[in-house]
Amino acid sequence: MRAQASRKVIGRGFPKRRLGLEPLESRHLLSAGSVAVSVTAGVLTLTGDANDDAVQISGVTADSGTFKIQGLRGTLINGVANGSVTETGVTSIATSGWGDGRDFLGFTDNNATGLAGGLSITMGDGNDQVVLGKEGGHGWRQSSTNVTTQVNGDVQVTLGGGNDDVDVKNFSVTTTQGFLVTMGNGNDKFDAENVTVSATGVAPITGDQGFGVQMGDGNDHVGLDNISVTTDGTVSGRQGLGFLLGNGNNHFEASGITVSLSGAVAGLAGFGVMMGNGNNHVSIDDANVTGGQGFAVSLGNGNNDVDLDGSSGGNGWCGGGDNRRGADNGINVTGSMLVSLGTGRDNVNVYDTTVGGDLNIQKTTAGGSGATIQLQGVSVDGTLNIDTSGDTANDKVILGADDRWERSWWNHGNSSSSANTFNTVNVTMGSGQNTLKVNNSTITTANFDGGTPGPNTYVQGKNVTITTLNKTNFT
Ligand SMILES: [Ca+2]
Ligand SMILES: [Ca+2]
Ligand SMILES: [Ca+2]
Repeated sequence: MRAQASRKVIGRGFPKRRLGLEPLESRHLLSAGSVAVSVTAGVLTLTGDANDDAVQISGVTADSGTFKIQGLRGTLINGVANGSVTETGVTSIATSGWGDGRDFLGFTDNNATGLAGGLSITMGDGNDQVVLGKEGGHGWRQSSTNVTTQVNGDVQVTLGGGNDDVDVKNFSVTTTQGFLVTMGNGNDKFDAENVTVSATGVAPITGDQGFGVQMGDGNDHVGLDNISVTTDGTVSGRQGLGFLLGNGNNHFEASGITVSLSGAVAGLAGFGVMMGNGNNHVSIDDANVTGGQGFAVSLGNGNNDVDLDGSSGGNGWCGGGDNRRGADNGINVTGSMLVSLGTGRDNVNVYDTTVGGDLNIQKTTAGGSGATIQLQGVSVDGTLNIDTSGDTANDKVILGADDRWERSWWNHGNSSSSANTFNTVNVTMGSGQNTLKVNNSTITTANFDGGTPGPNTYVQGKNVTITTLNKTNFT
């Protein structure tokens, strides 16, 4: 069998130099797993092995405790290849011993009440895939059965190393602690669309609460669309919506994010996107964060692009067909907001954003290859701090629309929203020849320091009101 597969691969024209790798890959491709299915005290346990386990779990419409378990890709279910069993009286679901291999687990439920308890999925190394929830609700795909897959317990997905892929659609979790996804090193992918996590544990919660995704090192990709997280409780760890990506060139895109936080939380609470070193791209549109510390994007060294409610948003012709996207609500944070950058060359755009606390944009690590930071339509109740003091190259800070960046109808449309409103603004720039431009901004107190040695350039354009201007190290 292995030799056959190898010939097939060769036949597809793979370069000869890869031949040495083929037996290993072929073995993985052909090693169908074996999964034993059992239900004990309501816990549906799927016991797999080190081979490629592939199973689809489907809840039936009529009974919230009945699930069909279908083997895929030759996977043996209780000894039958591609077999299936239907289990009743199921209150929670867990995998056991799936180990390595290229594993797959799909989970959907047609019952509106949903799974009574939690869902726990653990896989080891290997390129694994988990698909939770199902497509539906759009046009011809709209199904007469329940579109949302409901789980009434904690959801935990742990996938080890490898290039893992998690896809969550039309999925709702109502529980005490939340939905936690952990992927190890490897080039991982996480996509979520129409996902609601309501974690309101009354008892003290040990660990984190909310919706958290960790992806290890590698070139990881995150896509989020219409995500709502509500958390409340006494929590020993962190709370809210959090993404922790390690080193690598990561890509993070999010649209339609709502995070509501309350309770007594020991750690950070809010919406956090944290990445290690690498060339990262972060794009977030339409986000509301209520309560907690607020919203933070923290990136390591590398050339990073951070686009917060920027031109890639859904407004205009490219956002048609979706009411929520059509109304661009910007980014609204009742707490504070942080954008933290390491060395490298960085671009930061913050558009249409209101911040109840402070807005800190900082690039203070020694070194760096320059930064361009632009704010339009931003209102900060606290203090705006832009600190590029660590960067030794030429930095550019633009408050208000620069002529070249003036919004046009296909971009954001509403030109009246492009004005900034700030109380105290502190801009502290590092060495290099820096530029600070101010347009369309109302500022109570401006403390602008261009840094040394310069020479640095200050340009005050149209529609600017600054009550008190303290300007140093500008020509
Ligand atoms: Ca396995
Ligand atoms: Ca894996
Ligand atoms: Ca990874």
